Amino acid sequence: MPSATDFLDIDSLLSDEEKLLRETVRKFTEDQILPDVAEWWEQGTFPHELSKEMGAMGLLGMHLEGYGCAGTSAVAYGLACLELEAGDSGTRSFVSVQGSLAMFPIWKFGSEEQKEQWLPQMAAGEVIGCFGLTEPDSGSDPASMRTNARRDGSDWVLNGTKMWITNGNVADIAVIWARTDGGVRGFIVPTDSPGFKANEIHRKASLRASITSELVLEDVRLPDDFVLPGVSSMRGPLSCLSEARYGILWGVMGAARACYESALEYAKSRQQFNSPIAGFQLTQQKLVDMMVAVSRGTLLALHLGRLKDEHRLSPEQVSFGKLDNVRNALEVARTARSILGANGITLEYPVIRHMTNLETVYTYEGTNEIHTLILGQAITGIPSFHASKG
Ligand code: TGC
Ligand code: FAD
Repeated sequence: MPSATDFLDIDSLLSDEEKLLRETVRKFTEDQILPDVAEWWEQGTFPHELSKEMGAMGLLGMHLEGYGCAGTSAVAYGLACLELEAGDSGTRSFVSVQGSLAMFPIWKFGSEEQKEQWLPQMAAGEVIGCFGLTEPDSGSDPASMRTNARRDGSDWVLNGTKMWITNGNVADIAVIWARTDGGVRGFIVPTDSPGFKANEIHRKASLRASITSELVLEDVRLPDDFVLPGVSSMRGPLSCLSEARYGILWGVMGAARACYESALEYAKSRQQFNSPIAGFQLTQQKLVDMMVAVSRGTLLALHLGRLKDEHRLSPEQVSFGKLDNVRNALEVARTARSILGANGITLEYPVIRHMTNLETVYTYEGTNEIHTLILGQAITGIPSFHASKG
């Protein structure tokens, strides 16, 4: 009989090394995240001191080669994201931002000196990074950004505001994308630079175990060696997004699995009308739908991961995974919430926390609509991001 938690025997598609890594990260989540995460979530905080432990485990920039990074396969990185997000989307976000959004641009577009200066410390979790692309008036359309950098002698001077920036208040450096006379450039901005300010965003009802900030840059002056030399167009930030979206398409299956397993266990023990609620056909339909969604999404993630390891994964295929896995994970979480009844609304169970977190994941890294339009363009050849003027 297939197992209720790995119905398709997806385990058999993983190597021993991949399974070992997954078990290590799962244990980290069980020991270091799950006991306290509801408390962090309630208090709206994330203990960023965990970064050193994550660094020691090789989780930060783990799919990058060299400079103190673990250099694992894309599938191994994905499995780590899944296990971290089975704890909380905020934990996976911390790792995504550090590895895929702050370290990746330095690794991909930085000078040798920049890589040697920053990457080993970031891989060790001693330096925390954040990624500033979104602005108050530029969300889905980041190319409309207003943040700008102008030359002043051999220096750069940056002005602008970035919004919704994960880790902004705990970061030591911010990778800031800004408009220049020569196109969009990325800057490594130490957060103690004069003129740089991070304001924490409070009263979030989602992704609460994660720090989110507004970044204000007022005449922040940087020497020339703080600009990333390797890119001067939107390709820079957008290629970082592809890396982070890849982690998300795996990660959300962790959140979905946690919701499904919680609902399955609850349904087998909760009695109403003198029988376990798992015995009602309507509940079984929900459980089966969740199990099928989690199995299918995990298989999709693994397929995309194998393509990535063969250097054959396109940004549009990443959009496919982000679109479908996030919307399915959200649906699984909502269904699980209903099975838990009133208990489903408390933080005593992980479900409502995952459910509300997934509302953020549905929006960040390209909304559900934006990924739909990316796929629409891919299959028709016709872009439809701009409203018709007709
Ligand atoms: P477009 O003209 O389409 O492209 C400009 C250049 O970029 C290239 N490109 C990509 N490269 C790699 N990966 C991708 N996903 C790429 N998408 C585009 C493209 O080939 C072109 O290259 P070149 O060399 O020809 O110049 O650019 P556009 O400005 O028209 O953008 C289109 C659109 C709407 C798809 C894009 O703006 C988009 O994806 N918008 C969504 C914005 C978004 O996802 N923001 C996320 C902010 S970061 C975040 O949310 C972090 S959450 C952190 C956490 O996990 O906690
Ligand atoms: P908008 O772009 O204003 O969109 C609003 C609605 O309009 C959405 O439903 C959208 O899909 C829809 N819409 C927009 N354009 C179209 C269109 N052409 N066709 C159809 N529908 C459309 N950003 C960073 O740079 N770095 C970070 O670290 C970061 N972390 C984040 C953490 C959190 C907790 C959150 C909530 C966001 C974070 N973001 C970050 C920002 C995130 O990427 C943006 O919120 C996201 O890109 C959407 O932008 P917006 O919120 O401005 O929505």
